[in-house]
Amino acid sequence: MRLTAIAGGTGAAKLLRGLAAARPRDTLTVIGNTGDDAEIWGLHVSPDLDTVMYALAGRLDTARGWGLTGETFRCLEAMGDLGAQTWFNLGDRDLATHLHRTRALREGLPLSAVMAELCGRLGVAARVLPMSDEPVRTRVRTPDGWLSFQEYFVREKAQVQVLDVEYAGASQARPAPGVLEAICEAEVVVVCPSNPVTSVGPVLAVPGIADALTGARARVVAVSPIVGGAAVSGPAGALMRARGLSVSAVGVAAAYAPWLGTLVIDRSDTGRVAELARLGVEAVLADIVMTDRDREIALARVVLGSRSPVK
Ligand code: FO1
Repeated sequence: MRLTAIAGGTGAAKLLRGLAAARPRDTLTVIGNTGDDAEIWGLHVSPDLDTVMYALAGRLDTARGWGLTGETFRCLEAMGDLGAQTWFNLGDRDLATHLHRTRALREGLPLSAVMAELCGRLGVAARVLPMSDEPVRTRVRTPDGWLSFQEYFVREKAQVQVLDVEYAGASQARPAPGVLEAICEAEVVVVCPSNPVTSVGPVLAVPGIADALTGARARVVAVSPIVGGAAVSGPAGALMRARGLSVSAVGVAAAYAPWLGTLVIDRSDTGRVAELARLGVEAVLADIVMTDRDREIALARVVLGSRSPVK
């Protein structure tokens, strides 16, 4: 079966691991968010693409949710001694990814080709596609002005008030090669439990992608990153509020209307089923907090079962 997933960072990595384990013979294409991308020490860092790639390579530091397992930070220490910024922690082996990517981009390779090469080197069978080869950057407006996503999320630890969010460059961006086909040709399109505003939002902001999802509506299933009234992890609640979305499974469905057909929600949210139905969204109940590998696979099976072409 051809599977396509739309993914952000941490929450997506767990479900992707589950999908890869549940259906090892399926072809998996991941459309990854690049709105978090940043230039750190002059290097191009693509946090969500790398988190997906490392997770599928079995090398993600699962305690942190980003970077490589068994990582050291000697260069970070040495850069600190030189007075460089060190609030964004780049590990020593992770640096190789950024050095290789930055050099390839400088030689004119598009980001999609760079990711294909990196995934090949790491033995990742899945295709990890950036949503676009053109730059799109999520920016967060706070009472003290605009911040890049990483300044907001890492430097300020998401502790500042969010007044608005924008996806700079989105209107000029085009879907990366293979992105639209991956949505149109997949038997199932999975929207991972990522932040609806800063992980899935930038992907939807690339012209053409939301339309492709609308055309694929019957095959699209999303997993809610919200249980009850709060995010399973990260600042999704604050960002949804800044966008006028209720911090609930219903708010997620509103963020994904009109292309969302099925939303997998936590068993504890059974009270939302009727409200979702009124939005035209079929709710599927499951344990959506993935606390271990078995639960990652179990949730992946629910997701695939909810939209399997064989009804
Ligand atoms: N997240 C942090 O909270 N602190 C960090 O120092 C940090 C470094 C980092 C380095 C490489 C990378 O790929 C991701 C990194 N992240 C870090 C996560 C990053 O902020 C992502 O954008 C989040 O995972 C949200 O998607």
